[in-house]
Amino acid sequence: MPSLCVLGLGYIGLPTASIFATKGRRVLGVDVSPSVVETINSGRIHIQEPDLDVLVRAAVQSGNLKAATLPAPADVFILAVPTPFLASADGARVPDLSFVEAATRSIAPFVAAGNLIILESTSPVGTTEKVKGWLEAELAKLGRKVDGLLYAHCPERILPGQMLKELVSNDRICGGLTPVAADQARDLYASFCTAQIFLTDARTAELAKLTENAFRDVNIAFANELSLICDKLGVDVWELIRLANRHPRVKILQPGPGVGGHCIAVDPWFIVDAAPAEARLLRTAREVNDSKPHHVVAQVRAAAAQHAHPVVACLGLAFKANVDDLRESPAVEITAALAAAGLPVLAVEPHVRTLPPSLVGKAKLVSIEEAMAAANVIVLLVDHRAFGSLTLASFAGKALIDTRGQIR
Ligand code: SAJ
Repeated sequence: MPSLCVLGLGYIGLPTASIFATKGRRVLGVDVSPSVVETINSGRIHIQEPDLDVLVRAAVQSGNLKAATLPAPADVFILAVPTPFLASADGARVPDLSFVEAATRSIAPFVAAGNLIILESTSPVGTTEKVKGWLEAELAKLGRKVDGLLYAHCPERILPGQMLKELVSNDRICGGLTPVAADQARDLYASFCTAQIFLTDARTAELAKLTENAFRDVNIAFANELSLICDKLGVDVWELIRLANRHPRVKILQPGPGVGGHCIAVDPWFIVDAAPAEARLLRTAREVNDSKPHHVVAQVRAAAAQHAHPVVACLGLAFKANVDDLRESPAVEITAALAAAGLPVLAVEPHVRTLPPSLVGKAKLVSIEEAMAAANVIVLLVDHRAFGSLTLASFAGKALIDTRGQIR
């Protein structure tokens, strides 16, 4: 069975490396962080995801998964490093491929003839071709000539919170720079993927992944725009959506405090960057979703202005329900903006023990009980299961801004 080297042991690389290892493949997981490497080699994990700890422990205990800070020779190299964006002058965003480039260049001393190089990171169209270019340039620098390297883009589609189930049961797309590369990638993923695997070229696979997340972003923007319209017209947006969704061909998503995470709020920009004149709807959707936190801040400040001594409690900091991930979270952005407006702010986030750097010294992390006792203005930012027992009666005498429609 071919051996693997997986670069990047984050939310995608770690589950992928682990599942291959539990299927009997020898896997070297590579991460630039020595503490991540040490944590994984001791059979523990550095991120929170249901059942991931069990999978990683099994992979490490089997002897098939090892982590290191440097790559080593393997038959297949999988790139699973972040692809964030950089802000540009006109408010649009440009992709930052520096992690993909660095990871690609780092494997140059180790690749051998016929190896398969798979880009899993969500990437702008043309990145798999760039990976080939970077690797060839690095090989030339090293004076190495390696024949028959194969390249494919095989984007992941797993949803944080149910990654392990979706890793196995989601259909996959394998896009090759050549048909042989796509074929080989399919054979590899078929070792654990029980769903269908579709073959295409790399550019289509790249755009398919971006399209899926842009589709969701546009649909959430529709719901968020509806929530602003409803606020203006005095209509309950949750009731409105519930009723409209009784139409057999209508399926509106849920409004919220904004769109967070490192996928949906990022990936549409890769399309906008590549085709700015054409991607008008996608750009507007991004702007609608990015502006939603400002609307929530204004609502909370208006409620706080009704109190002589306002104390604001923010329920939830994660980017979505039942995860511990605070990166790109609109809830964190809103909490920071309220504190910056001079309001005393209590933050409740049952999934973390410490505040993120942007809130340290600005808000106080407290339990739900403390928040409910001390605050007179409460904004529910994340519909965590942990808040499920709260009812409208729990907020008697307080102002409630429920951005998720969780309190009934
Ligand atoms: N959100 C809403 N309203 C909704 C649904 C979501 O406001 O009705 C918000 C969430 O609260 C969150 C954000 O959108 O802030 C994104 O959450 P999500 O659950 O929609 O998506 P992610 O970012 O956790 O995962 C997405 C998934 N993509 C799609 O569903 C098309 C997942 O399948 C991808 O693998 C993942 O991006 C990725 O890695 O690209």
